[in-house]
Amino acid sequence: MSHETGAETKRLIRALKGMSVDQTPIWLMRQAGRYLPEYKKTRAEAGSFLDLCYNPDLAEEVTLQPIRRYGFDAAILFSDILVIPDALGQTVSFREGEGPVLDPITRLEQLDELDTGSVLERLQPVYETVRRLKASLPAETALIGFAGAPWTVATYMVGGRTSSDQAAAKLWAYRAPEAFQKLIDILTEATILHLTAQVEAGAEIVQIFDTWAGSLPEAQFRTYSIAPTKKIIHGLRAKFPGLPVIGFPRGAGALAIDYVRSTEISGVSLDTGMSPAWARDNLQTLACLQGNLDPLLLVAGGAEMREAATRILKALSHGPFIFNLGHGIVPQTPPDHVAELVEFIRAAK
Ligand code: 1CP
Repeated sequence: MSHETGAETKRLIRALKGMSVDQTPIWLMRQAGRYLPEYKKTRAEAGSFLDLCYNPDLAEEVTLQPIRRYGFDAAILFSDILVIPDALGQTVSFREGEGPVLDPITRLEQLDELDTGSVLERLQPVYETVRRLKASLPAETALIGFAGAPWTVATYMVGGRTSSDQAAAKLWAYRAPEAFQKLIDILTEATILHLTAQVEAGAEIVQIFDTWAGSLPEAQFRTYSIAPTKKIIHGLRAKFPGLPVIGFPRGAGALAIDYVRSTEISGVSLDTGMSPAWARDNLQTLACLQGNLDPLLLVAGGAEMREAATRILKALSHGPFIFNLGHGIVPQTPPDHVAELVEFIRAAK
């Protein structure tokens, strides 16, 4: 592999493999989306949000929009973590201003109704989008595929919507751990299939979003976040040895050390609250770090944003590092501030 020869030219892949880079690579979580006027236009053309995810022409277009504007080092496939429950046959919709709405799954018997055999077939349009992106992206731009981690996807499947405390999923896990584990296992298998198909279609890196990892106590974090993530990575690497995988165990705090060690993940995306100095001292010898500018500093912009970016670069750019946010871009972000941030990171030495 390029790891040995040093022939790899994409900055993001080099950083994830612990190789030297000429500049700090940068991309931003949720870099396509409602803060861009051109996204809103395409989104309106598509009909529903899922129609956009399953339309390879339009999904390719919105993936490329932030690349054209800002020249990020990576494009992330335009899709959503909730295409998995949709492909499993659960009713999923996205309502304006309300976020995702699912018919909640609350009983063991409902798990038997999930259609685990058709995931790949139903998600073919997503893999077609990946194939098109692979062909149309600039040579220097890495292509990231992604999925939600089983725990995070389960919180939506069980709760039926975004929740601030993930109470429905946690209570099911505490009251009926065997039934809940069955859901986690179904999601783990579906996620391996889904990410494998993305890599086969041309994704060079995959990111696993565990947005709600931080709500789990230590024992459950090990069972529902670390263990399935480890299984997914082993499943992928059995087929694609050395595949770079980035994890986003948001809110994991010091448990990020065990997360990285156990899963053997290549990169860890730091959330906004994580201390860069702590991460440097405790994580950077184990994995490439990614992060972690507060998305609201990108809304504020100006000197405050640049100073925060400088502090992050100072702490982290001496080891393997990818500049990013501590969570996704928010819709009220001025596009000019994104341009300003990219210019600033490009100019930094
Ligand atoms: O109408 C719209 O345009 C809906 C907004 C939107 C967008 C742009 C949703 C609904 N999903 C997405 C795309 C998306 N989601 C991407 C594609 C790449 C990109 O935008 O550049 C990715 C990687 C995601 C991942 C995702 N979806 C996560 C994990 C990351 C994170 O931000 O924590 C989660 C939790 C979701 C669920 C989801 N999808 C959409 C919404 C509004 C939500 C809920 C978020 C929440 O519960 O807070």
